[in-house]
Parts: sequence; structure tokens; C-alpha cells
Amino acid sequence: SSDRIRSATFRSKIMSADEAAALIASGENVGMSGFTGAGYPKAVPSALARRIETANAAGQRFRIGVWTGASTAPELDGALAEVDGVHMRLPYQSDPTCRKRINAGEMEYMDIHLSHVAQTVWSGFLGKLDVAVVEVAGITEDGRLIPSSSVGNNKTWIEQADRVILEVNSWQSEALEGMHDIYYGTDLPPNRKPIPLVRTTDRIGEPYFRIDPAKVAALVETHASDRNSAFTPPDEASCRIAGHILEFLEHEVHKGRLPKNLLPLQSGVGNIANAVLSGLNDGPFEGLTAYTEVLQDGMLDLIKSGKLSCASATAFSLSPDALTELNADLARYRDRIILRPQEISNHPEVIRRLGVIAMNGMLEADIYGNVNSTHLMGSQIMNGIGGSGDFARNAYISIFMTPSVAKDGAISCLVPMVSHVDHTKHDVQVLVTEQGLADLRGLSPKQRAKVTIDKCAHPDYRDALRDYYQDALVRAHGKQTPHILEEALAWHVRYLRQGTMK
Ligand code: 0RQ
Repeated sequence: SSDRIRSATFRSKIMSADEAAALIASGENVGMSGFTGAGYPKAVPSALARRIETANAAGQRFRIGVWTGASTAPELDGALAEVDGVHMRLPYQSDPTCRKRINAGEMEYMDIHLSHVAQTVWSGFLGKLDVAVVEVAGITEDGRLIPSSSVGNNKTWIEQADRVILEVNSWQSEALEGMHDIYYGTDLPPNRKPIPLVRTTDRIGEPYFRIDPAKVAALVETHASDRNSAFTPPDEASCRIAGHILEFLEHEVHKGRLPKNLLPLQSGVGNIANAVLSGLNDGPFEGLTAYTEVLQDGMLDLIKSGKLSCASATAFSLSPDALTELNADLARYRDRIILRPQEISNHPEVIRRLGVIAMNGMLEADIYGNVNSTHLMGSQIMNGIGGSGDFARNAYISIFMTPSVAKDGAISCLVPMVSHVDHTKHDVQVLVTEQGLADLRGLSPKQRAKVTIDKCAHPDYRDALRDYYQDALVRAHGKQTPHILEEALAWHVRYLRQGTMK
């Protein structure tokens, strides 16, 4: 429906997805929109995948670099990975086919902090961005772009790419217009200025992307839904983790270390995060705010119930049901939701200033509180660090959570030494499992180890962890962070050899 394209200049560029995909050459770097299943291009990536398949069948290797906001959807990451069309993927993915290619060594993957992507591209460290493929909700009379259900790195892609392919998706709600806050004030050193955002509700930019019309190579019309998976109802472990966190937050308020309406919340993706948010919905806190990456179902519930007065993010990440509900009623939420570029939603300066309470999932933590969010048994990628590092290092309180065991108890998520480090102990203040909550603030490594084992370890592994620590205290060649190097990763080795850490 070209009434979404209000500018005649742009209308002349309308073509099919196949014609647009033909404008992308092998070897090029392509910046795509998309952040956790929202606002990704729905037609051009699949058309490109078909083209790549044909080229490969004819013996011509066709591969591109794919840069995004974060994870996308099967029509993008899945389709391109399926045909082995990606030589370099960044900065975050969670697609099963993509993951398989990466772990088989068939695709290069660069996992970087989400707030770093834009500046890394601007600095030229990643080479040239040739093409941008960006979904928008519409184009204004004067040729500005109405962003879609995610902002991600789109501002940077549009500015940096030589050619821009736009997908105008009429499925996206028209009420998105005016919801975004695109900040054009970032610069590279030595010309940087403070980001003038002091409250989550502040608008510091403009609601549209600017674009040089001469760069627009193609315009493709689509009418296709964002794709997200449904949340399973929170299981018992998630509910208990949520309970521990709520109790901790109440305690912090009681101690006068947090105001009654807390501080801006950041919550990662997944079922535990959602359980925490539903816990907050039933809890005592009013007038909450969020400065986060994604707005998931739980955040929307909090807005509906009036407990959350404002949420700032870079994308929606909703289940199909919540998405339908939101789209039918988006105008109602407009004044309480702001979508920003991910370099601002995840900006260290802003996160530090606002005093965000960060809550993220992890795979494993060690007794000293180093956290692994990304690698199974040291070598296999799961998803990526995403924004967890941006938030953890700069948060007022940085919380990491996981069930105490995985794979039916064969894996302890508390180990002597993590098999990969994403968040060093300095960025980890609180660890939570269904067993309990370890408040590590103000503790030395040895004090942290005791609290972590006592509060968080599963009973099946608690004694073994205590034994390791006691042994290390005696045998380690230094007493600051005692380890027995030849045994520190023995639990992981045992799992790889025998299928269990026990
Ligand atoms: O695998 O489903 O095959 O059994 O890992 O585990 O418990 O379902 O956890 O969905 O909350 O994800 C860290 C991956 C947790 C996520 C991670 C196995 C387990 C299961 C998943 P199966 P769960 P969740 C903002 C913040 C990084 C990005 C981030 C993540 C699977 O939270 O990607 O935080 N975080 N972004 O069985 C081996 C262990 C394991 C293990 C669990 N110790 N060893 N396998 N599993 N623990 C959002 C964005 O940035 C967009």
C-alpha cells in the first residue's frame, strides 16, 4: 500500500525483492535492520538467499558480510546461513542454523558489545559498509523515514552505506510514527560531547531517520508480521529466582540504598527475565521506569497495570499474542514508550548516570563471580554477549541469574572456574539461582567464594565446590584468588568425556 510512501521521489524506486537483491554483490558488507525478531527486513534477505543458492549451484561462491542490530529471524539469519551465504556475522545472533555454521567453523562471527557497533563502524575498523537493507514503517512527504519496531543500528547503516534498500512494511502500526527518538549528536573523539539524557523520558533527538535520497537504490513494499517466539509460563526455578530478586530489591529500599520506585530497570531476554517482570507486576513497587534494550511481554504488562510509568528501549521483543495486542492499541502506549538507537539505549555514560538496575541471564558463574554468558564448555557459541556487558559494567546494581543446574542436573552452573569469561568479577555484584541470592558487593574474592557457594550452588554440587575451594586455599601458590590450575576446569572436561559434571 503505497500510501505509506508519501514522497514521490521515493515512489519511483519501488521494485520487487528479487530486483533489489540483485543490487547486492558477492563480497559486500550489508547492514541490515532487526533487533530480537523486530523490524528486520522481511523480503530482500530471502530473495538474496535464493540468489546465493543459484550462484553456489553454478559453482560461483557468493558470500556477504551481515551486520545487524542484534538477533533477527529465520527469514534473515536462518535463510542466509542455510545457503552458506555469510562470511562474517556481527554483532549478536541466536539462530539455530547460524549457530551451527559458526560452531562448525564455516562462518566467522564477531561478538561485540551492542553499544560499540556504531562507533566501531564509524571508526572504520570493520571496513566499508556497502549496502544497508532497512525496514521502515513509512516515508514522510519530505522524505524522512518513519522507523519500524526496532531502531538498532539503522541510523548508522543509513549514514554509512553507499546504497540503501528500504523495505516499507505496511503491517507495522502507523502509530509507530512519533515514538522514536533518533539522536544525531554522537561524534568520534576528540569531538565528543555529553549525551544530554538525564531521565529515561527525555527526548534528545528527532522521530525520523534522515536520508540522502540519492542513496536510495530500491524500495520494496512488504506486509509481513514481526516474528517472535511465545514465552513458556515461568517454571518453578524462574519464579524462585524472581522471588529472591524482589526480596533483595525490597531490602535495598528498606536500607535506603534504592528509592521506593527503584531505579531504571534493564532486563535481558528469556523466561527468567520475564518471570522477574511478572513478579514486579504483583509486587509493591509503583512508578517504576525502564532504561533497557528490549521491551518484552512483562514490560508491557507493567505498563498496562500502571506500575511502569515509562520505558526506553531500542526494540520490541514480544510474543505473538502480545504483539497483536500492542499493534491494535499502540497509540495508547505512545507517550510511555521511547525507542532509541542502540548506541544510546546501551550507552555506558547514560546507564551510569541513570543508575540502572541490570538483570541478565548467564550460562555459568565461577566461585569468584566471573560470568560466562556465551560459550558452552568454553568453545561453542550459544548466542552472544548482546547488551549484557554494556549494562553490567555501568549499572548501579548488576545482577546475573540462572538456574543452579542445567541438562537435568548433569551441569552445575556454578563451577570452580568459568570456561569462558564475558563479565569479569568486577562487573558482577549479585548472583541469583533458585537456591538463593549472593550479594557480592564489598567482598574480597575469598569472601565472594564462600557466599556464592553457600547461597547459589545446587545441593548436589555444593560440597564438591566447598572441597575445591578448601583445597585451593591450601594448595594454591597465592592466596588472593586461590585456584588449583590442573583441576579448575576438570568439571567441564568430565562433562565433555562422560556427559555429566558429577
Ligand atoms: O539449552 O534448551 O538445549 O537445554 O543453555 O538456557 O536456562 O533456557 O536460559 O534462555 O535464559 O538463556 C545466557 C543463553 C541464557 C541468555 C543465556 C543451556 C540450557 C539451554 C539456555 P537447552 P536457559 P535462557 C539483553 C541481554 C547473553 C545476552 C544477554 C543469553 C540453554 O541469557 O544469550 O544477556 N545471554 N543479553 O540447558 C551448558 C551451562 C548451561 C547450559 C544453560 N552452564 N552449560 N549449557 N545451558 N546453562 C538482550 C540482548 O542482548 C538482545
